[in-house]
Amino acid sequence: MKMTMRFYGKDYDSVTLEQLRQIRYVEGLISTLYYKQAGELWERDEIRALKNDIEGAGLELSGIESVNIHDAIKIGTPDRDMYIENYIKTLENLGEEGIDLVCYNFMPIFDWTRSELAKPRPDGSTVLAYDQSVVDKINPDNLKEYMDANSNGFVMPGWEPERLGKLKELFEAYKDVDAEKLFNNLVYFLKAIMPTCEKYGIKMAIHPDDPAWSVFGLSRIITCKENLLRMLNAVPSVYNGVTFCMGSLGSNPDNDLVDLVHALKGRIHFAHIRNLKHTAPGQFEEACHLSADGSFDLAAVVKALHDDGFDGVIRPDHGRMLWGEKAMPGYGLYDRALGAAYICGLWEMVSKS
Ligand SMILES: [Mn+2]
Repeated sequence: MKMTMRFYGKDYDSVTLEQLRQIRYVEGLISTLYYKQAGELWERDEIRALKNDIEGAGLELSGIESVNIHDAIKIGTPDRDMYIENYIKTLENLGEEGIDLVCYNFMPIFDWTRSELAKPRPDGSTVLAYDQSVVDKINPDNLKEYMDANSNGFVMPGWEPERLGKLKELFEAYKDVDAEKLFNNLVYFLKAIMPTCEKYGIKMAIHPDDPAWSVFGLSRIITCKENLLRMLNAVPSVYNGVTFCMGSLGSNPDNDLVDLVHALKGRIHFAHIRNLKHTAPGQFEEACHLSADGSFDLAAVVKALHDDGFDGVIRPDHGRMLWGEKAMPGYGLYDRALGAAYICGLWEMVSKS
């Protein structure tokens, strides 16, 4: 496995390349062109500039998270083919620059959703939290303002203001997109891009929906073993794969994470390792990576990945906000660096036993 950290680019991230380079456990970074809107073409020189920044700091660009999918593709409107063409050109440009891993998600309108971005813990650190009963009371029109007011001044991934300024239109456009239609639109997209992925050796790794159930009445399909396997079987190329995000899949306590690792064997290209604590049905708060701090057995998941011969990219996922750090919620330096060290320790132990 290769340990990495997520990096939003030097103009957007509060964590610097110099800091990331000193996390000895990390070999590469997962990054993105954060300023790109979904559907926009990524030019080769832009990709090369990102690579140069990262390589200049002695690290490698290990993959992209994310190349976002335009709503036309998810909704299946007549102009989707134009957006798929753009996506294919972006993949070609990434392939020409030697990038072989692309994470993306297929959630309608909203990316990952939380009801609280800085929930205090007894030790003074803060975490992201989710409470379905709170979310049920939020008018989605106000959610954008809520996120803006609570994200420490950073633009949250998937919550780009340009797009969320048009929420009413978006909800209207999605009103007939049920789970079956969304699934078919995903398969249509994957079939169209697979020849390019195969040509360049680009592994597509869909990120599960977070939380792993429908929110605001919008369909969500990448939520459980049955749906993941259906998606993998519909497009059986090995380049059609999965980001195994523990926190997203584990948001639903019915998902058995170790069983899922084995069920998805050979198709997991990217792993997001983190922990969270279930506090009540439909309610969870994020935790430190240590198994004892949350509801997940990280050692068992790391062992399952190791035993299945996983040789993809791993990164720690959302961390607590520690030591007064001001950063994008979930993406501070300190707790993710501690997470990387912990996961590497687990990996070394399973490798040697
Ligand atoms: Mn994730």
